[in-house]
Amino acid sequence: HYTFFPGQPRWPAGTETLTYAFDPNENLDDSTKQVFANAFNQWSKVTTITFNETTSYNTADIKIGFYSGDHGDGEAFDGVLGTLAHAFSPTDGRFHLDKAEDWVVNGDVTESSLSNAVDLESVAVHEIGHLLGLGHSSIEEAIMYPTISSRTRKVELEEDDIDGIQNLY
Ligand code: TQI
Ligand code: ZN
Ligand code: ZN
Repeated sequence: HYTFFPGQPRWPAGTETLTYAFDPNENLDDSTKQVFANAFNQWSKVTTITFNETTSYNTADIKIGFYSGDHGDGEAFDGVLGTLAHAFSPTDGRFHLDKAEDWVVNGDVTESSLSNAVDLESVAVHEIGHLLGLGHSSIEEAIMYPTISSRTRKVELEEDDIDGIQNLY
């Protein structure tokens, strides 16, 4: 079953649009940006919230970046595997990914020759759940379940994820 963060933090009632921006210090290609757009779309399909990319990094609601090791927020990344990414609860908006991972952007992670390949969209859908206020779920099929097998793609929201987000918003 789904959970929320302690105190049930959420984006304010009446929030129709949340903006997101990529750290301007990096140059992500369009296919990487499209993966995030697809991941946000999974959640906008089942809520009344729309996600729009903005180039105004400083004022964006959600700030996305790839970092390695200690990147200044007290939650250092650990190299290949282990922690893949983290996102903070509402309304912080920080969404960080570990640069050290072998992220799969295009192509089929289940067919990857790299045993440590990680599907970017699967992780993004999970982290956006956290950004919106969902904690972890006890249901193994749910996007918000706390573990994912390697070389697995899981991007479709499960009924439990939908129930959780619709209960919060
Ligand atoms: N990152 C953890 C996660 O997102 C970080 C974390 C632990 C966390 N507890 C939290 C974030 C509570 C917010 C609230 O769960 S992770 C998966 C999964 C990770 C794990 O790198 O371990 C995914 C990131 F579920 F598959 F194991 C993405 Cl999809
Ligand atoms: Zn961080
Ligand atoms: Zn999680």
